[in-house]
Amino acid sequence: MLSRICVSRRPLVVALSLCFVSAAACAQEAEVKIGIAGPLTGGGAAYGKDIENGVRMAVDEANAGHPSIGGKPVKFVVDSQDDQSDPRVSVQVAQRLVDDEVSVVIGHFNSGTTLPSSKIYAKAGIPMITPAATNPTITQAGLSTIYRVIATDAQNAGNAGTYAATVTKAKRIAIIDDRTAFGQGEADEFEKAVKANGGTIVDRQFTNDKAVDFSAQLTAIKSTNPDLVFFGGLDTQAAMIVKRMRQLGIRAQFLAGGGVMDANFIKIAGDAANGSSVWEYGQPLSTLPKGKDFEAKFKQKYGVDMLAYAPFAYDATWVAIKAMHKSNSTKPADFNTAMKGTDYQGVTGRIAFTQTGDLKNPSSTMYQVKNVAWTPITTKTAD
Ligand code: ABU
Repeated sequence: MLSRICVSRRPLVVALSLCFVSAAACAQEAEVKIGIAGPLTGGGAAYGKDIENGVRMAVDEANAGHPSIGGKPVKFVVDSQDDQSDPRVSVQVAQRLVDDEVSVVIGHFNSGTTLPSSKIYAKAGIPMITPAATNPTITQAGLSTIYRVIATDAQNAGNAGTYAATVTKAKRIAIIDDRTAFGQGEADEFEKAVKANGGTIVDRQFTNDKAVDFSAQLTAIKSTNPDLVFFGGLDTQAAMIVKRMRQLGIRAQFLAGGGVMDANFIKIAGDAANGSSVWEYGQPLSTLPKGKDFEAKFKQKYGVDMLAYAPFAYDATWVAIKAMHKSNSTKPADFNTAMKGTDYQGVTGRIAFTQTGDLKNPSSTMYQVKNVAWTPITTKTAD
């Protein structure tokens, strides 16, 4: 009987497991911890699970190749933490991941949790790659270990604002947002772009991200006779809002930014979903070389369809693993330097970073609901 010793990044022996296979397969494997942070309970749990599934898929594929880094066999292990979409919980979770000596963190999901947590990872020198948090300020704090593999709301909601003012020719535009760092931030970007293109905002209302009744805000909006309503927030509330709009007789177009184009929106809004438009992050997966294959592999592995952010989380994980290979090191200080030179063709497209850690050429796509199904309309890629 042989024993296998698993060694953490800072070489503390943490586990001794029995091995019943060949001596070669029982060579010392250093454990490399990949941290995940996002909501695994509460209203955002489906997004958090989607991200976790994307990371696990990349980790399982990487381990299947029996990887060696710096000449030593390694095994990637996942350390997944539930931040409950709560900024206060998220900083505790971030500190736990630092204490657990993870090499990298894939997360968080919410902009409101990513903003405070990113400072904790940066202080510890640990790279953090968000596959989902899109508030532009996340990468504007001068933190050299913070990355994002998805377009920001300056681009996405900005595109929505330009579209509203120039393509729809809406004359009277109303806005409602959920007052989170994400929803309020994208509503701000939308408003800026509408005004820059000569459009008129006739009303701006807000709710919160736990609300289920939007009658007061929508009644106020109705009195301003809008021809377009933009919502800054996520899919479930977006669906409830468009449904309530139609119940109240508001015939205005419904437009939203990211985090809305999924099956959940259609399930909740039903027929009221028809005609809704949304600007989402990235290019339609079906048009990307590795997109269809990823969706099929995901369904086969987990028995459910991916929601929205799994491919971004999958790509983020591979970006970190490839940087470790390139630098021959799993030490954050070493492979963080390699991450800056990333040029990787992922499931979601090409990933290369700007100096601040954002994508060099992010894309966003407008989708519209036709016959109760999302249809891609147009994609814009930043130069
Ligand atoms: N970007 C969509 C939702 C996540 C967030 O930024 O809060």
